[in-house]
Amino acid sequence: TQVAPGAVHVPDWLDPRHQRELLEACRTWARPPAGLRTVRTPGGGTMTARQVCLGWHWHPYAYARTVVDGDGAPVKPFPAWLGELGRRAVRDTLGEPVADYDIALVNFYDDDARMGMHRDGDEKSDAPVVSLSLGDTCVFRFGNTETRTRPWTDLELRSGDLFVFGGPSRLAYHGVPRVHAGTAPAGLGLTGRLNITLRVSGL
Ligand code: MD5
Ligand code: FE
Repeated sequence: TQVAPGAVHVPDWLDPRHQRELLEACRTWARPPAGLRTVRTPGGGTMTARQVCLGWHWHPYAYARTVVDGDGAPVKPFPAWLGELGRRAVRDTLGEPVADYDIALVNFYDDDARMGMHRDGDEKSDAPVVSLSLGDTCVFRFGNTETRTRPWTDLELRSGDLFVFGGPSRLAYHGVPRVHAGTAPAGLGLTGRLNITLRVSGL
């Protein structure tokens, strides 16, 4: 489903087996060194979704090669298979010739976690962002490119869903106002929600 120019939502893109495999990979990446961390913003805030990065380490508001706001370890490598998954996602949705994905940001949401309205502007490439969701259903708020306020569209993202943000939607404001606890598929074995975004650094 096209939600806006360049923004395409594909429910159930990952079948249950691929969801389990991706979850297993995320659990491995979450382990130290360079594992899951709590992100602190310069204003003194704390992000409620915890995060692990692959390929390049994101910290507010730049990329680095080491976990400069955590244990200082080198960022974990970005695996080739994940890049292929990203290219397939773009091919299936936008049908564009695609770039080489080299960053993954994995966000772990518990029941109370949220993500406020923001734009993803720290990549030096305008290649589409590929988003994959696992576990609990969330409300995803897709806004506009001008302001962090209305108009916006609220959608539900469920386990296995793909969302690709390209073209004019690449720099739209967006957020996750809530997670619906206990809605993950029974067979997955995940409490909470996981989101994997694949990006091109342009670095
Ligand atoms: C999430 N993550 O569900 C979301 C999915 C983040 C983040 O927002 O920055 O880690 S990515 C959603 C996204 C990316 C790029 C553009 C747009 C949405 N958009 O135009 O709406 O944890
Ligand atoms: Fe974002």
